[in-house]
Parts: sequence; C-alpha cells; structure tokens
Amino acid sequence: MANFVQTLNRHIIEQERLHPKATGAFTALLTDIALAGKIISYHVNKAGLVDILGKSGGVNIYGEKQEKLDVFANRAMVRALVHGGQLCAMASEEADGIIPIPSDYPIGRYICCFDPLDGSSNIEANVSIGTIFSIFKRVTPDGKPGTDADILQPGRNQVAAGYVIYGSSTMMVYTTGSGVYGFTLDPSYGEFILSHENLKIPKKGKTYSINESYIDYWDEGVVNYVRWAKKAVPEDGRPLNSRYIGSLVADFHRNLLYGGIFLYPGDNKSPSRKQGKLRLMYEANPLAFVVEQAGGRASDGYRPIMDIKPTDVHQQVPLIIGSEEDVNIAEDFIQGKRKE
Ligand code: AHM
Ligand code: MG
Repeated sequence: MANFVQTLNRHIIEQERLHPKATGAFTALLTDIALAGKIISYHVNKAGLVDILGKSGGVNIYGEKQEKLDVFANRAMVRALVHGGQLCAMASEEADGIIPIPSDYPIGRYICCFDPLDGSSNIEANVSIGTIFSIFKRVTPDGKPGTDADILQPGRNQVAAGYVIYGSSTMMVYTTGSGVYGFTLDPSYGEFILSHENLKIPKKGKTYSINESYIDYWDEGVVNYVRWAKKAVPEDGRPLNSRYIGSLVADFHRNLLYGGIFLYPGDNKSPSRKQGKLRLMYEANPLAFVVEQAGGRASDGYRPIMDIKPTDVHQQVPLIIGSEEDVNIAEDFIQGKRKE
C-alpha cells in the first residue's frame, strides 16, 4: 500500500516514542503550539481585510473589538500553552518579565520562550512573518511556579525549538534534537502535513542577508566581510546574491532551504545596538537549534549562540546564522583574522 500522509501530530508522537521515559507531555506541548499557529495563521490571512472589517482598536462590521495582530498572537500562544498544563512559566517578546501560570491551572515541567509574531511590521505588505518558539525543561523542583533560573538557560539546554511561518503557505518547522522536520498546513483539512523530511542546509550558500543601510554603523570586520561577499570572483561563486526581506523567519527559512547566511551584527547606531537587535531567548536560540540540527551554524561572531549564558529574558545578541562554511568565513572577518 502506498504511504499515507504523515501529520504533525503523528510525527510528534513517533518522535516521543523514541524516548523510553517519555510521558506524553512533550507531545501535548508541541500540539498546543501547532494549534496556536493555526489560529494565528487564520488571522494573519485576514489581515488584508482589516480596512474593511475594522482597524485595531476599533470595532469591526460584526461589532467585535479589533486588536493588533501581535497582541492577538501573544494571547493565542499564552492561552493555548496555559490550557495544556505542561509549563511552569513562559516568556514572550510581548511581555516584560516572566509570564506565570495562573493559579487555577496545573504547573508543568517545561518552559516556553516565544516571539508570537516576528516581523509584524510587514503584515500590511503581505510579507511572510512567523511565530518562533524555544522549549526548555525546568531546572527548579517540580510543582512550584517557574523562576528566572528556569528561563535563563543556555540554548544548548533546549529540548525543542522551531517556528511557524505564515507565507505563501503556512509551515511549522521544528526540532527535538533528532533532525529538522517541516510540515505544511493543508487549509482544507486544517492539518500540518509532513512536507520537508530531515531538512539539511547546504554547506555553502549563494546568498547573504544583511541590512546594508547600517554600513556606516558597522565595525570594520563586518564591512570587510560584506565587501568580500560582493566582490566578483566567479570561480569562487562570488558575488553572493543579496536578499534581505527584513523578516527574520522569512530570511532564515529561505536560507535553510537554499543555503546562505543571515547577519544582524552589533552596530554603533545606539548604545543598545552594540549587542545587535535580535533577542537571544526567542529569536536567536531557537533558530540556532534548528540550524545546527540541519547541519549549519549560528554564532555571535565569536562563539556559538547556544553557548551564551543568558542574563536577561530580553537580552539582545549579534546573530550570524546559516550555512556552515559561510558562517565560518564571516567569523574570520569579524574576529579580524581576515581582511579580504
Ligand atoms: P520585531 O521583533 O520587532 O518584529 O523585529 C525583528 C525584525 C526581524 O524579523 C528582522 O530580521 C529585523 O527585525 C529587521 O530589522 P531591520 O529593519 O533593522 O533590518
Ligand atoms: Mg521579533
């Protein structure tokens, strides 16, 4: 008999079966995230109708109160995760500190850090955006609310991570440390179907992604790297193609499939930008776990992203991520080992 389609749910259950001590908690948790992804996807697809149905803060033609999509997405994630009872705390780009589990819900053994809708400034232009998530096991004793110690773990401790991308189709890409799998949402069945099995990023890509408008704020190493990437040396595959969407999940996803490098280095635009713009806990770490599992690399220019010991939930970090050879070369430039 021909193979039947593999749904995300079945895949998660089969992955969990590989671990003899598994309790099913993990399956429930990833299923909750997928559900939130479907709800957010549905609302993102309606975003173009916002002028017709009512702007955020207003009332739509059905008399419903509208809210900004990133606020909506945050609520969808929090609600889906709280109901599942697998978490002891959460952290989100949309919330200042730890999001506790309300006292009338069970307290679980996991932590989830997420960016509910990354790139949301692009929504009105129909550009792909995404939800990014990172899961840790708690380090403090079970049964009590989670603390900073549970949240502020290095990315190496992640037990699962991934993203949902809302693009020409909606996809969920995730890893639990045994490869990277991509599932495409079939809107007619409302199911995520396995479409990308054991994804591997090419060792070397043809694309670099960086916001070049910041060139005057960059350190010399970054300037030298970009100059190298643009130099015409056909026998070496250069110049690399420049592709920058300005939506992290979209830029990352393209590079994961086709190979390439994404850079958001620290710069001198303002004191806070010295450490880059992107957030360690719910942007850099989860994508670093995915890319390493796909055979690529993620670095802050000097060390692997996942080796960084976090000190703050919203900590920013320079991010250089993508194909292994490209990240190695960029690091050499940033560290001053190469000038051209
Ligand atoms: P956001 O979390 O406020 O949406 O900002 C993150 C986004 C990323 O998706 C993207 O890579 C980056 O900001 C683009 O920044 P810039 O416009 O400075 O290039
Ligand atoms: Mg973001």
